[in-house]
Amino acid sequence: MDLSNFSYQKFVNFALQETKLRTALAPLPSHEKFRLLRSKDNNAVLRTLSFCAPKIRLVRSLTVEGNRAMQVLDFAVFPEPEFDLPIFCANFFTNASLSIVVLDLNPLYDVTIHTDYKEKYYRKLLPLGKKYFELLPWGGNITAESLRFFSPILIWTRFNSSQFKHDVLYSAFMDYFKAWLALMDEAVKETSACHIHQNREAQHKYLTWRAEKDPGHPILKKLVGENLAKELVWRFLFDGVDSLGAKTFLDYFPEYKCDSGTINQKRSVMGKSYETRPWDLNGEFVGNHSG
Ligand code: BLA
Repeated sequence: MDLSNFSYQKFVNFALQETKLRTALAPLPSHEKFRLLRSKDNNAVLRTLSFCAPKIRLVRSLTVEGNRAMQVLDFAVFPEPEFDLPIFCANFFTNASLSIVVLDLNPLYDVTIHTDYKEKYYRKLLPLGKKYFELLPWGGNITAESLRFFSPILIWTRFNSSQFKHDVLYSAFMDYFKAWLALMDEAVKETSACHIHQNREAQHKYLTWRAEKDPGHPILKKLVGENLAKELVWRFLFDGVDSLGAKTFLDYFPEYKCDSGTINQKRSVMGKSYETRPWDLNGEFVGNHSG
């Protein structure tokens, strides 16, 4: 597919316009330095946007526009800790031949354990997922550790880049984002200090996972260098990883501890797993982790 006319910018524009219809977005000046970055080889431009709003701690986007070579979107919405809302997550990587897609309302609590949380948010959303599971089929083995951050309506897919598939993806993105906004509209502020603390810690665990192990990091490093990539990841993409909690990656994920006490650099210690979709159409978990 010729990527010269293709951009994920319209996804971001749609999401921000929809959000503005419902709430007031305030820009975050602390992210100003990340607004426009150029790759070291001058072949790609990285753009970011970020805002907060009532109920929304952070809505932020990163696009990488590498002309014909690569187009990337990392778009996420993180709720205030007073809300146990899912985290909106759209991570799309596209080059001329291949697209790698994760689109989900990431649960704040592992839905294989917290079935009440699954019922609360995903029961009603299953028909929406079903609409896309055939056109955007399961993409094969994933890092097994990631599963706890995914929901029964996860769209995880890989396809040969084509205009048709990207039109389907745009449609799915719009539907999923509108579904997230509807959840936000209905969300009632938590008042129990204990629940707020749990929400904050669950979000911090999520941020800690992604700041350490997100599959996009190697490409960001290649584009802008190790130091700037690290800053982009820690202070922008997963902003809050330094402020929402004091626990470390190894506190949350002790299985990554090496004998020397450092973090295992492998992305996965369990290995890749889940060759097929590990939820059935009723959202029941049917996966079994094998190696
Ligand atoms: C691959 N990205 C993947 C895969 C997943 C994700 C599940 C498949 C491989 C794997 O499971 O490790 C995404 N994983 C996630 C997300 C969560 C998670 C969203 O745990 C959330 C909890 N992807 C990006 C960006 C780039 C990118 C910004 O988001 C590039 C700048 C690239 N993702 C990318 C590439 C691959 C990939 C190149 C394939 C290479 C690989 O598998 O390591």
